[in-house]
Amino acid sequence: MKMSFRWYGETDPVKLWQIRQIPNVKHVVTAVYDVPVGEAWPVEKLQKLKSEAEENGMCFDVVESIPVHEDIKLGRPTRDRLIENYCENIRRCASVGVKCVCYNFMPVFDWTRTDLNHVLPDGSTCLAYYQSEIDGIDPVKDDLSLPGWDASYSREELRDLILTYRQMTEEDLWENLAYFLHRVIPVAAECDVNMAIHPDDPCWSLFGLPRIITCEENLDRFLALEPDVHNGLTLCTGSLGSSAKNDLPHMAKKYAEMGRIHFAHLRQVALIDGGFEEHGHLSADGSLDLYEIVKSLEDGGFDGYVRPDHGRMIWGETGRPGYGLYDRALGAAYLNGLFEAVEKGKKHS
Ligand code: CS2
Ligand code: MN
Repeated sequence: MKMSFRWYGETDPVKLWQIRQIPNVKHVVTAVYDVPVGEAWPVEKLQKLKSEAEENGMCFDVVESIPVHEDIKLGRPTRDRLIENYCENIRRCASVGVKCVCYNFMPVFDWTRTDLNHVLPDGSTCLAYYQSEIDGIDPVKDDLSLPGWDASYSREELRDLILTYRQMTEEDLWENLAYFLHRVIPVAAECDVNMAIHPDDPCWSLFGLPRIITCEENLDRFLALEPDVHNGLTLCTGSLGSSAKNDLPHMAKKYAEMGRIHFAHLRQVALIDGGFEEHGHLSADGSLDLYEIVKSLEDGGFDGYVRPDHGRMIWGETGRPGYGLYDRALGAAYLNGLFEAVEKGKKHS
């Protein structure tokens, strides 16, 4: 297991010198954030990320994310040029030593929550999702914004985009994903970069938009689209775990055995009536058994990148929702302990 930590670049209130002090974190997960989606990333920007990580005693070998332009997901005629740029970004990332690229294929909205400051009994705050609040919103009619809303769209653009997606079936989205993978995976294989799709979060359809990276059956179908191992997964336990139907230890073992998990986002999610809350990483604090998940990964021979995922805000910290320093650092420390215990337990048995 290679422990990593997500960093949002210079504007991130969390600094690389702080990340370096978290035990066992040797890999920085970041991206170029100031180039519009669909355009090629200047190599100098990637080189800068690489040297910043190295100056702080870590390496930059995981990108999260290279975002996929909506025209690719929609299958619009402009997609060929955009896919070519995507491939060029993979080549450029590889040229500075990147080994793994995380991305997602969710229409319009990335992770979506209804509350970014849900107060827990211990006074910490976390991200939360309550379905009833989502059900009360029609993004076509309401002038509302939610976390995950892409602020770069005007209200009209967002409306048009949503209406276009509503014409699309899940099968159409599968077709566009297959088209994308068919062009991108050979380039990734040539550069030896592992592509790791991130599951949809939450893993069901929102606002009538199709979502497909949601469950075991669909992950099987996804992997079969391009059987090359460079076509792999980000096992995000919180995203897949938002549905009680997903058996995470089973999926972790199965896909690790297939060599298809390149990146694991290990965190907790607490399923509640009508939604979920993102409690601390500990198994006892939510619905997922992190020990069983780590054990399944190890049993399956997993040796990819791991990072803690969304954390709570604790000790008065303020910052980017889900991405503060303290609770994610506690998450990393806890995960280190689980991996050490499972690895040593195997040797002794
Ligand atoms: C999220 C996502 O769960 C997560 O890791 O914070 O933003 C994730 O980074 C993207 O969906 C990956 O493309
Ligand atoms: Mn994740």
